[in-house]
Amino acid sequence: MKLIGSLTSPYVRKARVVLAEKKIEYDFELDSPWNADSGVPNINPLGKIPVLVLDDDTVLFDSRVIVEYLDNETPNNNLMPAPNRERILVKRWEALADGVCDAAATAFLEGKRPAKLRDKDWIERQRGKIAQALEFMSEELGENAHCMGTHFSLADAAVGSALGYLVFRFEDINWQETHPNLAKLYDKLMQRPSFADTVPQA
Ligand code: GSF
Repeated sequence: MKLIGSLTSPYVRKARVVLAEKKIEYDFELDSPWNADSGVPNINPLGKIPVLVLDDDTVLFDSRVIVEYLDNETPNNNLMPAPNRERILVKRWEALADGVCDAAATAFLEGKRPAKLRDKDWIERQRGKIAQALEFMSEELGENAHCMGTHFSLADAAVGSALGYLVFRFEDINWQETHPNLAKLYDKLMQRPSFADTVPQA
């Protein structure tokens, strides 16, 4: 199977973390949808990365669909618990983490527009979402070793990818100081090869 993505995308990182944790072999094809000659729109009508192309040429997107497919593809290292209530809480963690990525990517892109076109209120609205989401994450995590308690799950893959994106793109958001339990979680996740091998690079 082939994963199409970039070295900066937190959604792509989430997929790469899951592939590594599940020990699934794959080809990684770099292709940023922002490039004029990108091939991404030809396989994903939404023009976004990540895209997973299976061996029978089936195309999967978005990252939530991709990681759910991967987790169910092999019996080892399950990242999503079976009981409905636990499973849905993992998916809520993922929705929260992806929502941080959505707000951060939106604020980042708006910040790249020419100063006179930049909508400061729109950026502030996104940064507010990030701040509120970090507060919620920190409350939910408490002093647990992992998002869902004692074991690594998809929730950690998603939250770690989102926190890593803030480190990469928003060094002025000092979440490590305001939420030391999140910093402790991220430091622990960074000791896993799946995270250490996928740190965002410009
Ligand atoms: C979001 C992917 C996304 O926005 C998912 O896979 O979970 N819900 C989707 N990817 C960005 C790259 S980055 O910001 O990570 C993307 O492909 N943007 C191109 C565009 O045209 O929006």
